[in-house]
Amino acid sequence: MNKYIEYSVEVKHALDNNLPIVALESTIISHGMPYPENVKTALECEKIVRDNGSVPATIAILNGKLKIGLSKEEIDFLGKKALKIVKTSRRDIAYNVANKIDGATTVSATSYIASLAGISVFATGGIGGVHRGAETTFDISADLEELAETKVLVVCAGAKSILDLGLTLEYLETKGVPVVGYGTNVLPAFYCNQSDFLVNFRIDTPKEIAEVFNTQLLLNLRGGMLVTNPISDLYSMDKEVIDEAISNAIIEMNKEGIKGKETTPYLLSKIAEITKGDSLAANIQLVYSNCRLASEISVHLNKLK
Ligand code: PSU
Ligand code: MN
Repeated sequence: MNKYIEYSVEVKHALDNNLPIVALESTIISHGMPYPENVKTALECEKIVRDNGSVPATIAILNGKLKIGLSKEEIDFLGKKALKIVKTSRRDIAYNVANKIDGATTVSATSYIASLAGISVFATGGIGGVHRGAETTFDISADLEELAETKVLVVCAGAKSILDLGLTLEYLETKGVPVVGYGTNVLPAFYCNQSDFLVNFRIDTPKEIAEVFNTQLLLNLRGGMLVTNPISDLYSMDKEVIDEAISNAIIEMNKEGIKGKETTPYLLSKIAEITKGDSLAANIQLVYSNCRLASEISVHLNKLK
């Protein structure tokens, strides 16, 4: 196993000294945002994690290695090559490593690789879920299965309404994944902090979130925890505006015949186009907020371990 893993100096030092760490994904860099905003955002995420007490570990597959902690140059490479970098979910990990194909890791692949290193807190923007129309397409993100299997706490801003939020919650319930609302009873919907759904548990402080997750680990419960952090009112988009943009983006997508793993990246960029960049600005702010919260949770979790 070790021959496939390569740590940055900073992450190796953190692991050796039991410092709190936060994993960060790389699909959001290559497929989730345009260049150069993607690189700028990824570097700022690392800074926010550091400023709040943890060490950032951005994860990707490069030169046949599972890289845990990237250099600025590597982040720049992933951002510039963007869609030319293969979006790598759990199913793609072995093939890409064996063939030395560079990969930007999704929530599922990042969680798995983080768990190999014993990293148990991870910040992202949004997770994949049950797509609208999944009853005919069967399009259910591997992210949900990973949350069911892997002991990682994932901080996100809820799920975008490009997904079916109700079915996503049902799927997580079936798999026994607790969905926590940070300071909210309402499941946040990514760009917008309102939705018609409720979270399982409202918890108001990073410390209490860490305590519940630590208890979950001590009870040896399978799987992770989903912490949903609502986008701040300052940046939250109007529900009607974003819902209409999403519906129109889905219509365009179906016209163009986009399917499978291209779905999420296509919709993200289409929605940014329709909202003239407003959705991208919201996306960037919510990721920053998630990095802050994840770093704080990781600091508290670290004290309990
Ligand atoms: N949501 C975002 N930005 C993203 C993604 C989701 O707002 O970049 C990425 C994440 O990497 C997530 C992946 O794991 O999309 C889900 O893709 P799919 O639906 O194909 O499983
Ligand atoms: Mn899918």
